[in-house]
Amino acid sequence: MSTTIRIFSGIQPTGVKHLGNYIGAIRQYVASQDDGHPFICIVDLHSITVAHDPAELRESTLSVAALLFAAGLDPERSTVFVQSHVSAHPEAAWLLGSVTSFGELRRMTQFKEKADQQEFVSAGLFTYPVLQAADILLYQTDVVPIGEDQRQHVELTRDVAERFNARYGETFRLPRAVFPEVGARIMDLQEPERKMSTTGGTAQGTLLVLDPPEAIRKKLRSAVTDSGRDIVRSPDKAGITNLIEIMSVATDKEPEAIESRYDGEGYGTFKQEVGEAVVSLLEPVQRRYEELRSDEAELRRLIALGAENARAASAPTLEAMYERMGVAKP
Ligand code: ATP
Ligand code: LTN
Repeated sequence: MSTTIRIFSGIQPTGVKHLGNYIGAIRQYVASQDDGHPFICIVDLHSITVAHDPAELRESTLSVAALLFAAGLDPERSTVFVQSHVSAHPEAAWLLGSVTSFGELRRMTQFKEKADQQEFVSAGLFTYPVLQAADILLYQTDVVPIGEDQRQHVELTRDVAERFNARYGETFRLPRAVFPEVGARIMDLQEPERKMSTTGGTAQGTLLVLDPPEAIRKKLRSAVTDSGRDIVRSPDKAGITNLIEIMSVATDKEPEAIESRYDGEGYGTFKQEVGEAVVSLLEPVQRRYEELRSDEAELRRLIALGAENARAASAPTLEAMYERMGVAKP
């Protein structure tokens, strides 16, 4: 077996991706290409667990694929694919459902939060983390680059893997979550007590990766800051702390350097400059995204190639799972 580290992550094709997704996750996927060959999965089967519009889901699946390539995932150095194109994922999820307990799933905070937002709480939403564990374990993953909100799901994945290995024999590697040093939890610009999110955040406080420059500037200019005037990170200054983290990532400077650079400046100037920095950060991604969207055949070709790679990479593990559980396939 090769000694390079195995990297896997998943992203939902819902809504439009926001700055938190870019900073917390997508940026890490791109960087991980220097450490190994990442498998990045567009998890459409996860997205159907809540109310959704089928036409929109179809469109977002392509749009997220284009965004991932535009952000710098290189089809030669990574595998970008759609979850539903690889049937090993739902198959493995069914098998892992038998080594996951009801009690474990009931404790998942993402389930509790999402269930509160739904009129109809599906069984799929409840078993969502089992499908996520299948995603990760099928690729013998070492490292899962994610934002802070997914920590609990990767811990569950490890527990499920350990239980399977103990019951049926060593089958899975144990994955480890990795978070960016800065920006693992980008907060809503209007309500900085909660994470930026397209499903649970405010419209003005959620900065979309594809927002036009004027919208980006406006959302940052009107970001909620705290009382006081110092540009320093502090637990009681959620708004300004968030902006310092965003600025740090956008300009590739340590948060401390941002604090000293803006020492004595007012919030107004700072917010304006964060706006310019984020416009510059996203401008090249937006340009490449438009190029990719204008060649849909090429985009579909890349996704088909990804599916083929992912099928080949996951097949041996699925086979071992069936075999060890005594579910004999002909
Ligand atoms: P929702 O919009 O419903 O909150 P989501 O953005 O969490 O969904 P995904 O698009 O699947 O769902 O998330 C992709 C990645 O982005 C995950 O690794 C997740 O941890 C990360 N992420 C999501 N929100 C943030 C955030 N506010 N800050 C940092 N990382 C985030
Ligand atoms: N649950 C994640 C998306 C996701 C994922 C994965 C992340 C599905 N499968 C596997 C990492 C690894 C979310 O809601 N952001």
